[in-house]
Amino acid sequence: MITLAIQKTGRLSEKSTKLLKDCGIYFANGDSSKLKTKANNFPLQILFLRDDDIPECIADGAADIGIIGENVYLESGRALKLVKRLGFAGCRLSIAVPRQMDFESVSDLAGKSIATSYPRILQKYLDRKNVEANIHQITGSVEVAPGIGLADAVFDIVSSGSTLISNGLKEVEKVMDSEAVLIAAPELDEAKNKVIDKLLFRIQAVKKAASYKYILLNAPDEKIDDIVKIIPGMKSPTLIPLAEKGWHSLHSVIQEEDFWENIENLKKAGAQGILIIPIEKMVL
Ligand code: PRT
Ligand code: ZN
Repeated sequence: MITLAIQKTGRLSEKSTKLLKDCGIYFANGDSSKLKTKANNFPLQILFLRDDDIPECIADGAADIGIIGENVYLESGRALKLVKRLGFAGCRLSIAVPRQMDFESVSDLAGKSIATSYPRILQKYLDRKNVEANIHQITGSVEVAPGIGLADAVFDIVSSGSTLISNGLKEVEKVMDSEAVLIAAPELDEAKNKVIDKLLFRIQAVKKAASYKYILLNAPDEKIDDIVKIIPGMKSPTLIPLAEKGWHSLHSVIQEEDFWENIENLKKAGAQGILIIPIEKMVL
């Protein structure tokens, strides 16, 4: 049995739960006051915590693995392993200054004060850039700090950028990108590592599936060779004869990102009745 810590409520909680369900791991989480639950069909116990508490919880052995933002992982400074990037809750951590401030480079921040909830990440960045600034650690509503005279600049999470704009700030320096990550204790016994490998295998299959689509189309027999060149699939496309002579239905997979370009090429090559279907799991 391994113990996984996930965020109780917040931006990561729903997607973390969904990821487990997509991996075929089922558990009761209807009661939001619950702190702990066990999966019905996988050797996994789940702890529901505040994201900031997860690194410590793994470091002291109360949990073996966890799902948190890369920002929280790096800020914790704990010696934990980053096992897998999970591709959700994407954001960036940036420095922002009041809109009217002239800003050429990060050295303009020398001697200035910067408000943040991520002092460790910011300090490392400033050290790398040889800039000495005063870091004000505050939790929550960092973006209001310059407006109330608490700091000259902020270092915070940015997603769409609208929070910064509505507080009269401009993003001037991206320090890092972040996404949800699976982290683990540095040393775990063999039995636990086996369960983690099993979980990782499933996560891989779910993630792979998400980046591919299943494609079906009809084509006259003489066009099949050209179409196969465009969508060669995993090994080779499946061909099924249609009831109408001289035609086949061709089934294959394509990468989500090549999707529109492929559709155009397929139509040009003579494909008709193209269907694109999501794939649930994919094992190569
Ligand atoms: O209660 P708990 O401590 O568990 O949760 P929390 O409030 O600390 O974290 P939560 O749920 O807000 O975020 C969890 C994680 O989601 C973060 O650590 C990031 O890794 C990731 N994430 C992704 C974000 C955002 N996007 C995001 N937009 N975290 C916060 N924001 C906030 C940001 O702080 C700012 O106030 O959204 C605002 C910026 O958004 P835009 O779109 O206006 O730029
Ligand atoms: Zn938090």
